[in-house]
Amino acid sequence: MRYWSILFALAAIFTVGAFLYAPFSPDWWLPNMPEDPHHVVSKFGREIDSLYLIILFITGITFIGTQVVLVVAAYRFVDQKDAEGRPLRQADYFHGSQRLEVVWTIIPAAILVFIALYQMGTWADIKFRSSKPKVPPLAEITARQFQWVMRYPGPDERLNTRDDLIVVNDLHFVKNQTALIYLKSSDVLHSFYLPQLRIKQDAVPGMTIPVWFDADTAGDYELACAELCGWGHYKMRGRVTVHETEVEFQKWLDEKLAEQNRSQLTMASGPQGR
Ligand SMILES: [Cu+2]
Repeated sequence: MRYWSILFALAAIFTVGAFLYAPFSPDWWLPNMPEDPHHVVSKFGREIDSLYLIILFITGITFIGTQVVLVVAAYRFVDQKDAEGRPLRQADYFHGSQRLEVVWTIIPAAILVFIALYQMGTWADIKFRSSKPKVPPLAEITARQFQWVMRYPGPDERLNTRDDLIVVNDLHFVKNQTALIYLKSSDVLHSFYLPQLRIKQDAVPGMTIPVWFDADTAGDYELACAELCGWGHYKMRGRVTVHETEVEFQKWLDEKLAEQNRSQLTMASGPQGR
């Protein structure tokens, strides 16, 4: 039955086609803006994309190699019988090959060590506490089922004081400025995910985790929860606004603070406005 080798060959041709197509059309498989296929708006993002492409290249070559061997072997060593129904070929029984096993253990191990060392610098920049930027925090973000509660420092520029601004699902920061946030969770595991910035960090109950990122293009992006955190996980989505200038950001902050003060006054004066 050579059908099987043909089926494997078709599956392999399709997947190899997809693999060759992917690097030239990243919007097809990475979260980018549709109008700009290579759209990624942060320095970290570009580094992560290039690591991703290197790994895709290594796994792609390996995949093509193993598929070719599989299809050729399935085609060549197909079970054939003569006119009397006896097998044309006798099966060989042998106890493996130590040399081959050593080779196919050492090569992947070497590739893994290479990837581990090669990505170290990027990982350190994004995640090591020693790389934490020395800037005042932009906000404290607390994840809860099912929203992101964001606390920005008020006019006193300090967090966790009475003049803080508290908003929901609304992340604002300034272009080309490193944003430092403190991430918390008040119930279960969530994951703070900025797809266009390629930033992802779990929010862990009981922990305060610093996360830093920047964006080099002003615009509106997306914040998503990337950890299945309950029935409402799908709606745990926030807006991200990267402002062109500090002034623009301050204007937004002041407007929101004024709004918050107004609603607090209304609350304090009672439900009937007494
Ligand atoms: Cu969540």
